[in-house]
Amino acid sequence: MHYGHFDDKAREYVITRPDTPRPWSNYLGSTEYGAIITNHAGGYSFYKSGATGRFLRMRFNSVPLDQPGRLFYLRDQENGDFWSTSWQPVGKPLDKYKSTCRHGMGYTIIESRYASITTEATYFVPLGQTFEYWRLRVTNKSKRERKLSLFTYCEFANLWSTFQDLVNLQYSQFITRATLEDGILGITCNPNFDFDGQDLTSCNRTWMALSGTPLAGVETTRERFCGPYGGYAAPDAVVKGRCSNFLGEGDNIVGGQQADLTLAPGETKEVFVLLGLGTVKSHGWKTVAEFGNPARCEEEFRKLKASWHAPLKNLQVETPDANFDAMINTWNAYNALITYSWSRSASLVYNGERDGLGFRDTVQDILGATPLLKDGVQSRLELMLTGQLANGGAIPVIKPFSHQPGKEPPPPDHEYRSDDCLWFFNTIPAYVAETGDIDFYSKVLPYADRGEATVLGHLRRALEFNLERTGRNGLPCGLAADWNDCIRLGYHGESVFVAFQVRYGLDVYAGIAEKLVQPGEADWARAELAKLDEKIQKTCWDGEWFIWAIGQDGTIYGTKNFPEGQVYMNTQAWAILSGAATPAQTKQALATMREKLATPYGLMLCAPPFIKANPEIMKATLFNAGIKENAGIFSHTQSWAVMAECLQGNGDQAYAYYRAFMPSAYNDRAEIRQVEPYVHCQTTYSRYNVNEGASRVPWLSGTASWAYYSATHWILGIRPEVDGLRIAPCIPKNWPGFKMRRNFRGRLITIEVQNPHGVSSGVRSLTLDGKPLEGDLVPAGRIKPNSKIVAILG
Ligand code: IFM
Repeated sequence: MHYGHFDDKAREYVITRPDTPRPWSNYLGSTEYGAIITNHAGGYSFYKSGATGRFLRMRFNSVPLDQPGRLFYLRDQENGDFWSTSWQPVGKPLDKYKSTCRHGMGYTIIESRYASITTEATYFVPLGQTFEYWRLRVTNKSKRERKLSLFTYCEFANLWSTFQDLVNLQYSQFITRATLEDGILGITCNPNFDFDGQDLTSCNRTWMALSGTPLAGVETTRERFCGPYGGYAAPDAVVKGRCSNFLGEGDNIVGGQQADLTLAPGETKEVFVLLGLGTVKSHGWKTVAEFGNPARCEEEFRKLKASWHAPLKNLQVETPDANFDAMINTWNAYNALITYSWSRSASLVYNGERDGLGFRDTVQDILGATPLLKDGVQSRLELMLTGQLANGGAIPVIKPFSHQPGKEPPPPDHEYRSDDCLWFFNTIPAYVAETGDIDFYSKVLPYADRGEATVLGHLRRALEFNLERTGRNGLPCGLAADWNDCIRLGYHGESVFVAFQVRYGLDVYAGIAEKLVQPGEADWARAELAKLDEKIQKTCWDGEWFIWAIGQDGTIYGTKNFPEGQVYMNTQAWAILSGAATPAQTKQALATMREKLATPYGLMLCAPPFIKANPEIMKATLFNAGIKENAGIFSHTQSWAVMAECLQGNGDQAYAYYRAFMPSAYNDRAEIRQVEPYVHCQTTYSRYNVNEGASRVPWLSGTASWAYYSATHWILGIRPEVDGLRIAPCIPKNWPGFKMRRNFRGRLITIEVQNPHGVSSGVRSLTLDGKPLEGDLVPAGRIKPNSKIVAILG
């Protein structure tokens, strides 16, 4: 069953059936002014922080999952019938009510048709501004004049704090006030405090205006707008068709505004809600005067779209799989950029409780943004490098607005994660390869707590951190957690995953040191790598797969002798990605993954699930079987299996794994996956759960970044390296080829891969602008603007 389709040209996902299995969401705004919206106009807004900058309320995990939001109601003043311009919350019968929602990049347009009235509501936050637009066009499609009343509705979160607003009612309900100042609503918390509106941080002041039509009335408290029992489906003010003009002092302040519209047959009227930060005096009047007109709104909308579409032009593909193209060209790229911006802080699932940038997540998120963004990636990398401590470990969460390198206190010893800084070995070389800026390794940056080092020095400390903390088998300690938040091996327990990450890091480090002509450093890394390999081979192979971990008490996890969590996906994939696995082990580990972990919806993180294991050690036991870390299909990790298969040239298998978790592949059976078919999710229920196939936690997870990277750099195999562009596809054998248009160091070029012999990998011949090249690396210095690379596989 499908609920919509991809409009690739417009870069929109178009929901044509509004009764989606769950509300399907989108992002508006920027990291200054953030906003979430759904196909039912549900959602919320916040300034910088979803937790402490929340000013527009959405009640999390309610029924439905996304209300209230930014609502428009229409009432036919002749017969009293009323509806909302999004299907919910009024929910008119779908044989009479038609709705389309177009989620685009940074905007959402919701159209409706009911009772011969059509509407088009466009929601967006103009670039660089601290207000949002809701533009509504209402058209009379009937043959007679229509008298309608329009009502706007949203709820303001008290104190700009999601927690205070929803929980501390004995306080937060008594500090609110609504004012009406020259036709603009002012919404205030702590009204007796003066606020001049210059500093927006936690100013607790918002304003809301209706423009393009006279204001017929206001209803400023939820208690009056909805009535005690009316709710959002049949709010009192709309049922009655009038507002009381009561200005609230206390309780829940809302943005209820009324306009009366008389529409001739065929006539369209356009009205605007502008809602933003600051006081009416400091921001409201000025903003409405400047932006509250159709021409300016349209201009801002055009600028916003152009700004979002620009980075996508840096990488576009044309393959035989339209679903894949829709993801790579628009949605996966957009998803990666949103995740890069918001980390894990704000969505319909995250409500701000994860404020700040989780270290490991953020470093991985950079990987997906690197090919797309030409600005800002380096400063984000530097922010994270300055979150590393002088001992090589990391502060688990970086607060970007208050982070002070050189002055941050180190966390207590028991809070260190074992993997945090090891992700630099994926992200930093990818950034240097993308930009060619090898000097970045020599840039001196402070540590979070004290001292400084070059970027190369930071990398070495990262490795030393783990090499200095080893358990009884000489493998790196698991510490508070590795990538898997759910294992507590005991501080001195050993993480095999981290062992592979360290091995990968040592190998990468040696390569960088060689490039920088620092043979001593390269020798150090190679010697450490050889020692580590010996320990890995001695301890980590279980005969048919690699073990998972070794607890502080010596218990080995992930072996055939252990009934729960017997096979762990990450250690199989990373044994291969790191180069630790021998060819025979690689073959066997891949076979084990296929046999024991692969399902039609993706590979399970482990199997069988934990039921009896001690939750003090295997916290996965806390979860139902078949979800998240407990034998769920963890989307983040799927790409590692894809890449492991690509490394062996298994294009068919790699692509089968990729499609199993690719959201767009589920567009025509969206009822299975349930969440948005245009974005990645954190996890999918596996066969160990009654919800098999259903996905959860859309948008914000490490999946977006890795899925984008594994598709573009491994399946399509177009990989920047310091010296040039590697052309190493690993595609399904039945693909006749593909094209990529890519920005390589400021030059837009085309790469065409032809597959006349029906293979997966191996470049038989390569030309650059018609001239043959040896091997599969196109030298950077020879690539010009508009260069064309043609690779023939075979
Ligand atoms: O790696 C973590 C991530 O940091 C947060 N979500 C869960 C992942 C696996 O435990």
